[in-house]
Amino acid sequence: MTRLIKLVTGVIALTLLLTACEVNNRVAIMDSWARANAPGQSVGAAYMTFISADDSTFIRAETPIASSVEIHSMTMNDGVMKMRMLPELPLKAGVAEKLAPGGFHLMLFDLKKPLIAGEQLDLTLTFRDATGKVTQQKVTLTIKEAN
Ligand SMILES: [Cu+2]
Repeated sequence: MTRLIKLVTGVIALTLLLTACEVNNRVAIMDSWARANAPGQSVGAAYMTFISADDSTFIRAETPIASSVEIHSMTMNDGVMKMRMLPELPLKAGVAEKLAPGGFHLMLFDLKKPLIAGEQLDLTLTFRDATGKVTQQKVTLTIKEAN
């Protein structure tokens, strides 16, 4: 019996330790959504707002339904919309970093299925804190029509 209790305690301690190492709980993610795309379109866009408790960096996003996800910025240059891929997005402590239409966004490439309004999209987001520690956070986004 004592051995069983020790084993259970050990498993719980290990689980807590793994959770502490791998799951990011220092970045709040709000207003997340993905844009419904037109039939036959193989690219998509996703948006959200990050507020990080500490200075950190958003470095990567993945989803099972796209072969790659890139962090993009969008700027107007002489009346021309320009998208640029960013290697990463720095997050200042306590400052909302907004990914929204017309600005920063996540671009999904080679979608394996269309993004249909009302359905959901799972994303795994990867962050790096100031000490270099890498953590992940999963988010589920609702797919909506752009308005
Ligand atoms: Cu883009």
